[in-house]
Amino acid sequence: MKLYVTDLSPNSRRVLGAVHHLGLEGETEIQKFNLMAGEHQTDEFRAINPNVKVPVLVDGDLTLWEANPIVIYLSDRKGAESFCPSAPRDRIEILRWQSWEVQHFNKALGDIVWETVAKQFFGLGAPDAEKIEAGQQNFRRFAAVLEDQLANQDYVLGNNVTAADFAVGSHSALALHPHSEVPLSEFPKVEAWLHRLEALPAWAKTAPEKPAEAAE
Ligand SMILES: N[C@@H](CCC(=O)N[C@@H](CS)C(=O)NCC(=O)O)C(=O)O
Repeated sequence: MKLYVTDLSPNSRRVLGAVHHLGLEGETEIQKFNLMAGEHQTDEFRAINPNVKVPVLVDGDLTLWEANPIVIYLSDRKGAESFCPSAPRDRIEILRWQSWEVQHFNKALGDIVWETVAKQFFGLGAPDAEKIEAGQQNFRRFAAVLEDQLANQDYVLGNNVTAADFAVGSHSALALHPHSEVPLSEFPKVEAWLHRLEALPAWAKTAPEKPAEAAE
């Protein structure tokens, strides 16, 4: 298999985390693009993904873009029932939380950390205080839902890590960044879960170093 990814990308991180968690490193060739240098903007890559975005997985005659479906595909390929169960009532929970994080939780989180961490890192100008405030309000709304979900369990769907954690937690490094301004202290279960995720060996292997350095 060939996997196209980039550094500092929550979308790439969840897929790389799955590759490590599922023990697929030996059969996965990884190509990293420097997006800022435009390395992905080639006719060859546009033919692989017309959106010209990473991550993309190519496995034989299958070309798959979009991070969450890639994680499910890798898990199913490996038959990893505990990471991404196939029983309909369990599978639909994975899909529910993947959909929720894209639309709500990580949308809010991404809006905050784009302003507070990413723009500075990429040299794209000063943070916009109004956008940070709007993102924080949205974050509070959806983090409260996750806080309740984590009230009596370690991970999003119980006491085992699943693909839902890698999706909902995909922004963990950015959220925990000292300059993030994400109001995590108001949601102690969510904060503890993000640290739990960061401590998982497969997730730790994919941790970005540069945002932390950029904060110094
Ligand atoms: N919905 C896509 C989002 C992919 C995405 O936005 N990728 C970013 C990196 S995080 C990218 O490739 N950006 C390059 C560009 O837009 O030129 C997914 O889930 O994979």
